Amino acid sequence: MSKIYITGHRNPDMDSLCSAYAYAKLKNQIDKDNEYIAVRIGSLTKSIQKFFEDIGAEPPVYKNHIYPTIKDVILIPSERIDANMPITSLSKYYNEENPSSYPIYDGEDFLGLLTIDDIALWFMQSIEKLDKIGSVPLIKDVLKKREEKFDATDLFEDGKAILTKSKLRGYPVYEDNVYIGYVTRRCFLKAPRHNVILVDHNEAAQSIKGIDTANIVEIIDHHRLGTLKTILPIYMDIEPLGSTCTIVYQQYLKHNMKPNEIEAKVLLAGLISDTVILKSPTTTKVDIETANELVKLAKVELKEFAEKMFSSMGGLTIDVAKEKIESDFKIYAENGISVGIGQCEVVTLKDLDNYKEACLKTLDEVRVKNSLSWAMLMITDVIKETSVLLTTDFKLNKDIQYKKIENNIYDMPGVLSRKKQLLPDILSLINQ
Ligand SMILES: [Mn+2]
Repeated sequence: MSKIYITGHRNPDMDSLCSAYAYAKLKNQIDKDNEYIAVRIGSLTKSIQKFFEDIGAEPPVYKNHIYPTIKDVILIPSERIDANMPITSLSKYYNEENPSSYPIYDGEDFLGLLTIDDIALWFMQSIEKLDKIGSVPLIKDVLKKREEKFDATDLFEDGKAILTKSKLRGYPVYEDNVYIGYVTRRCFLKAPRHNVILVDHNEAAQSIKGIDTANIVEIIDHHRLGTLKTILPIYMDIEPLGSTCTIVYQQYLKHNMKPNEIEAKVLLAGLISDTVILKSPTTTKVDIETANELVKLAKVELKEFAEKMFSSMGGLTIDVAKEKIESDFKIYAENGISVGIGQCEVVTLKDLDNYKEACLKTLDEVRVKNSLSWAMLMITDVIKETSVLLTTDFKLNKDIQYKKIENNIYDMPGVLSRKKQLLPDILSLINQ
């Protein structure tokens, strides 16, 4: 049984989180041979966390990276070797597996790793002294106290580099300061690869750190194709639909499965979030049909569910401005210009004056932090179906086609989609 991680993109939005959640639920039902784990590669905003809590679903767990770690190659012997046994009792283990290191215990307590070199040295020194070896020593008389150790979370490549240079053949491995096993040089001959399914993205730059060391086993997405290479042929379901959650629901149908009430709520949330309650131009007939089905399965009323979800996430204040900008920020680089575009939804733009200065300031901080040329935030009023655009100072501001309200702020009536409406406009400005 192997673990397969399912992750959305960096700075995960509702669609990424919800599609990872639901797809893991589906896969765990249709494939009992593997364990599917929904993960997220960015922080959860408090409002999204509360949303998951309210509907009784556990949000995807945070995962920092997908590089192989020491824990992936750890050796855990089935038998414990006690320090109070004679050294000769090790011959049994040596004959069997030829290990270069032996974890030694005193009762329940791990004492240290005894290496084959320690044993050889002891015997050679005994002979050198022209002593007779005399009585057979106990393991504890030969065992050396050493500081060297690995943590289970240390990266495979780091461990390999250290052990290749070390004169020791093996290191003990600790997790939360408790000994859990050991590794020897032999463990590092081949790097293990983790398995991962990408949802709601397909580009390495938007994916989990270390994606190049992992096996991508599936991609479920609704974005343009970026560049990603795989070792083996993989399953892909990429469709130009309004949300990845829509595609995940279609996957349920393909497997003759039905989302339960909670899963339906989660899928519906991702769908209406990405399509701005089915009003965004990215919305397709399939999205509308899917939403209708999910509403029934979730036992909710669409308008009520949507308004509750958006208002719990909306209500932009100075306090949440930064959280909003950082939680959904996409970076595009073309023609030597890198631009970051954030998007957030609100239920009213009436209080824009209260937070616009704070947003502009935060935008510029985020721009500097990410070494970008230009940063912008699209704030969408999901009830009135309109947006405003806030931008940092940049030479191309003067070419923006939207109506300028004041410096760095533009009116975008009817614009709801970052991907289909704003992004093409910005990319054509950059490429002009
Ligand atoms: Mn999406």
